[in-house]
Amino acid sequence: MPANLPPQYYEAEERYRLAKTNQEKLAILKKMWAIMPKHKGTDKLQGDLKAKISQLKKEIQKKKKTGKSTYSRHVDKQGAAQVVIIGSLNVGKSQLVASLTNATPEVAPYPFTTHEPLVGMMSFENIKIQLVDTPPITDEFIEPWLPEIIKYADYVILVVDLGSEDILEEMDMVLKKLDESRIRLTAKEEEVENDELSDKFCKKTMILGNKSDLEGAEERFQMLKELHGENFSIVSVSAKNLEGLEELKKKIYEELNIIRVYTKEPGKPADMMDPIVLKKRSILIDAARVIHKDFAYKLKYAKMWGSSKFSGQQVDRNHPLEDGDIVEFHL
Ligand SMILES: Nc1nc2c(ncn2[C@@H]2O[C@H](COP(=O)(O)OP(=O)(O)OP(=O)(O)O)[C@@H](O)[C@H]2O)c(=O)[nH]1
Ligand SMILES: [Mg+2]
Repeated sequence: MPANLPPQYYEAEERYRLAKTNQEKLAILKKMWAIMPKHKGTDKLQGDLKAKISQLKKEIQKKKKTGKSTYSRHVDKQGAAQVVIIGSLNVGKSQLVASLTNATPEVAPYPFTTHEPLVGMMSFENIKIQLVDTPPITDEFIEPWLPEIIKYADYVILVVDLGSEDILEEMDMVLKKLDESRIRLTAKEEEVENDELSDKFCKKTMILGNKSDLEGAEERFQMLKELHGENFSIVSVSAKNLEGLEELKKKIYEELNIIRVYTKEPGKPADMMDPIVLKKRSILIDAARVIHKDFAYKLKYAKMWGSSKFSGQQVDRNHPLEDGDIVEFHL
């Protein structure tokens, strides 16, 4: 009986040849195992594959015991906020970053394309938001430095594949892997703000269903909303066909809970292209601090246009700020 293997098997095999780490190799072998039809014609192959998988597992265990160092891949923040894109294999994380930013990460039909964090800047109206593409999280492996990147970021986008039958399992797997690293992904602001009360590090997260162009995507999107809609904001896009991306950008901005405040000098118009970005519920003195440390001390009062009762109203240092406010500082 001929083995009759599907083309995906040969793609995975090629990928296996190029794989750099044992963890990657193991994940690919498991994928090959899943793809391989189980019948008499593949008996020998099945045996070989099993042996390889078990050998690799042993090697990985041994390495763990000798305690390899886990050096960090810290990504400096740039722009108004840093958003990290995570998810399991092949869900389109890199395609998303390629479609939303000026960056050109490698996008490919096989798993484990991305090995390192890669940064792109996404424009939204008059600000820029930094996106960080990351390697996949699998049941077998998570890059040891990835949890630190997630903890440091301002916001997380967990990408899932709306074309995949295993969408729920894959999402749960990612949540579980992060839970093991003591990270809880949540949409709930209260949890994030009070996470010192929890034994977990809580991170505000959106679930992004990608590949909305594929068959069955709409049903899976509805199912996700039903099952997880209470705990997460859930958005659907096609990163490849550029569908839903404008709504996504707006949603990211809203979820970041930031405001833009503009400054002006007396007698001149405000520079509406260069906002100061602050957390929601910031006050005047916070804006002053961003401009200069000394500014906050020297500030006597400010005039304000926007959310104040009347235009050009004189306000004090504790005055609350809102998105779109214009302030004129007086020292
Ligand atoms: N149909 C469809 N395919 C997509 C979409 N986005 C990405 N893909 C395809 O999915 C495959 C994987 O895309 P990547 O962006 O490399 O996925 P990834 O999540 O970065 O993969 P890893 O880095 O290996 O984890 C590629 O073949 C893409 O062309 C989409 O919106 N629709
Ligand atoms: Mg990738």
